[in-house]
Amino acid sequence: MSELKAKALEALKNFEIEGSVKSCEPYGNGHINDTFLVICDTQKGEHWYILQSINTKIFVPTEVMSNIEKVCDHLKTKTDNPREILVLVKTTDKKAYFIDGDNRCWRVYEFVTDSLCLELPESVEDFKECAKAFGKFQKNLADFPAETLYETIKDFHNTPKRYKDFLKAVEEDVVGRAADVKEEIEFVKQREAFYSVLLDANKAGELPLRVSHNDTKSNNVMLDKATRTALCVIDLDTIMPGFSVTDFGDSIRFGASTAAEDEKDLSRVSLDIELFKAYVDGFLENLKDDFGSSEIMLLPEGAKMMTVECGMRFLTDYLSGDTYFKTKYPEHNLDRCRTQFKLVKEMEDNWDTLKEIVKQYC
Ligand code: ADP
Ligand code: GN1
Ligand code: MG
Repeated sequence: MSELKAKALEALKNFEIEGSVKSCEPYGNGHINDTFLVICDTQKGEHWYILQSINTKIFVPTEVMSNIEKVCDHLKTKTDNPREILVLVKTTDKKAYFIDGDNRCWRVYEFVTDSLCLELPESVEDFKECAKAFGKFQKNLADFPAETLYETIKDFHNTPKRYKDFLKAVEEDVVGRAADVKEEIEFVKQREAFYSVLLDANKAGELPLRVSHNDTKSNNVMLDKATRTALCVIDLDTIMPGFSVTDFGDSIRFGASTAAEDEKDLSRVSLDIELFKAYVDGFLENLKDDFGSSEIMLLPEGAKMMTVECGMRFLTDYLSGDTYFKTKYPEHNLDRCRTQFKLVKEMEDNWDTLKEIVKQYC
């Protein structure tokens, strides 16, 4: 048994779970937290849970959990269906998380029953469902008091700040990788003028701050297994005040690509315009009355910003010796960076088309 699994099983004893633990195995493809699927035997049959150890190198657990509890309580007032919200399982002393002897922070969620989580959407309809889920999520949080949220990662989608961090990593070149990625470094530098466009639009009053999710990949939405309709948005660690267009954009960079985020064969990586169109439609279904035309017109900028920023983050991590994102092999972050830059290039080549698509909603 791995050391972490042994710790997971120990931690589990502190939560009010039903039945006896039948299995506890690593689960999902998240790059940040350690996730386990826990299956318990109860008198009524199997009961499934998600057990997670929060990455404390990145997050302050008390802040993350405070945000999640508040947001889940708020979302509970918007629906009667328990499958539409994340449900935290309390510890035996009625807390939302447990800190173990190694200072690891654990939490348990009810597994959303009879659900699917897609690494990549398998159809236009799937992707549109993800869009509706994130759109509705944002709509449901429109009346949430944003000032009560912690900023769980400072400057998370502050792209000019990410660019500064990138330049520092290039200069320090701690693992001697910079010479081999000159082309990628140049790609980031050439786009410097773009990085502030969303912050500038915010200052100009064209893009309001909203409560946003900030990590809107398709594997952060649960769909109903039978109907494939959206049920629930998960992975709430980065809920903070932010921009709607970056929530939109992060979904596009991940889900409107024709290949996985770490595809090595770049000829398979392309921006699927049909998927882009479907996502705009689904996302704005619940939001178009709340959005002004300037916000809608900035959706393509949101897509390009999230894609170039994410590529820059992967490259920064590659140059820094892979200390942030989980990697499976030495060039993993570089492969991820290259898919993002390919998508950025395609967005630039199709810019007028992307703008035309969103213009129809103004
Ligand atoms: P990370 O921050 O590491 O991405 P997530 O919270 O997204 O962690 O969880 C990783 C994966 O675990 C998800 O992509 C999903 O497949 C699964 N998962 C997480 N929470 C639930 C849940 N409540 N019900 C069902 N599956 C879940
Ligand atoms: C991380 O946790 P996960 O795998 O859903 C990252 C996102 C990146 C994403 C790239 C807290 O998301 O910002 O866009 O990887 N999360 C954090 O796939 O940094
Ligand atoms: Mg996730």
